[in-house]
Order: sequence, then structure tokens, then C-alpha cells
Amino acid sequence: AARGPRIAVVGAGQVGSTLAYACQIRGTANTVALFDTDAAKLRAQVLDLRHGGMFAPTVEVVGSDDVGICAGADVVVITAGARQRAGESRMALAGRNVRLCRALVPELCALAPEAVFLVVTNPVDVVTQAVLEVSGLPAHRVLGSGTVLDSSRLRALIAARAGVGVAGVCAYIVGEHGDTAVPLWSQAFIGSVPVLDWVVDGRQVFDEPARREIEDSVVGAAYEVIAGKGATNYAVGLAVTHVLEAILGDQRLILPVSAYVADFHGIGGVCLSLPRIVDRSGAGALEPTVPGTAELAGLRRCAHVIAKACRESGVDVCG
Ligand code: PYR
Repeated sequence: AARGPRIAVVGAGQVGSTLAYACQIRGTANTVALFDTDAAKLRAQVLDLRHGGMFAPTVEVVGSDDVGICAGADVVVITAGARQRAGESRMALAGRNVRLCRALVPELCALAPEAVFLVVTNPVDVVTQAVLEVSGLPAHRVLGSGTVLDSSRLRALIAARAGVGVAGVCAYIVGEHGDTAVPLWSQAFIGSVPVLDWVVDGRQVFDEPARREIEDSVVGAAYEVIAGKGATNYAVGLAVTHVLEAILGDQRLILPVSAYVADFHGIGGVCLSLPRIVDRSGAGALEPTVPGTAELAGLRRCAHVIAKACRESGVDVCG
């Protein structure tokens, strides 16, 4: 077997296979191991990925319908579970996907005792909390993709309206990866200029109506894509690969991953997204963000919504 970082991907559906493809073409790990209970689909995904091998960096793609394929992984990525139907909220999946992931985790922990667990299955904050609880792992070793993708959507919309390249925008949407996500406008920058101070011809470009429009667009993004093609896969595949590279490369990137929050300005007891340092240990320290009053109120609402869904799915929350 190839030496070097090994990623195990649980679930070879739209998201699992697309992130495996992103890892392959970026050379994110030496080995990408796919696990799915649907043997025929799994075999087809592995073959299709392998057939492109000569056009990509050397990444060994393996797969099995036996979970043992996940053994020795450095990161276990969980994408298995039901996905949203058109018009369905992520939270509607909580009961089913918590049950499924809970059942998988003890064996995954035994097979990959050193792994960082990266949850992608929705509702990601609730499932991350469930995986944290069932695994008994230290909190930093269980994280969810959270609002990394939402923040990318937010940055793209800010960049387009300002007419700058997206790499020049630094902005986060935090809290729930879902309907109550909160954009941190007070902390958002275009280059060195606060987004709220971006003035063209004497006019504030990101005024209240513009901000509202962008926020609605970010929160509605997954619904829009799902209505058109049944699933989202490309952007989430790249977002998860970005998080994987931060972990495996010990990059210490500041990313809004979902992870357990003990106390952030009085908010805590559940997994939710806030900008944090992501490194080889997983979800590191929180960035010392100081959100505005309305933003904090929004975050409190997120914590409440996530805690309620956790309780309804039988997942423990603190406080
Ligand atoms: C997303 O694309 O944001 C989903 O969670 C499906």
C-alpha cells in the first residue's frame, strides 16, 4: 500500500465521490479509500476514478463495501446518509442521519484510532455533535464541514458586487450550516477595507438591502442547486478538500468548520461553525472574533436551533 496520508471516505454518493475526485486531481493524499454499502455503485465509482489516474497526481484510489477499508486512515470523512429532496431543509434529515452515523462510528474509531473525523452529512452540526458524543474523542478531533462552503458562496457574491477577485475577500458566515446561518458583516473585508465601508461614487455598496439580498442568496443556495440537479456536489467537494488539506498539511488555516463550542460570548454546548484554526490536530482554537450585537443574537439562535434538533434526535447537549 502507498505510504503517506490516507483519507477514508464513508459514503460514495454524489458528495463522497466528488470529494474523492477533488482529492485525486489535487493530490491531497497518497490514498483515498471509499466505503459504501452499495457494492455495485462503490465498484463503479472506484473504477471511474482509477481510469483517470494517468491524468492526475499519483493517488491510490481503493474501495470496498467492507468498512475495514477505512483502517489506518488519518482522516475519516463521513458523507453517508439521506440527502435533501427539493424544498426539504437539512434539519429534516436529522433523525435518520444521526441514527446512521451513530451506528457507524464505533467501528470506524476502532479501525482508525488516530483519525480526525470530518463530518459532511447533513444536518452537519447535529451529526457532528452525535459523532463527538458516540466516539468519545477529544473535541478537536471531530469537526464538520460547517459553513466553509457557505462562506465561499458569501465571498463569491461580495466579490461579484464589488468587482474584485474572490481571493481578495475575507468574510465568514457562521453558526448553523442551514437556514439560520449568520453572516459576520461587521468582520468582513475586501482587501484592507471593511465591506461596510466599501463606497463607490459616494454610495455604500453593501447597504442593508444589498446585504439582505446576498444573505438570502447564500442561505437559499443549496435549495437552488438541488431544485435544478437533485444534489450539490462540486463546491462541497472542493470545500471539504480544502479542509482536508488544512488538516493533513498542518496549515493552520482559519476556517469556519463546525466543532464543539464550550463558551463563546456565553454561547455554547453544541457544535456550530465559528472561524477557527484548523491544523493536524483538527479543530483548533477559535479566532478571537468579536461579533456585533445582532450577530451574537443570530448565533444564539443558531445554537438554540441546533440544540433543539440534537435533543429531538437523542443527541446529548451540554447546558
Ligand atoms: C449545501 O450544498 O450547502 C448542502 O448542505 C447540501
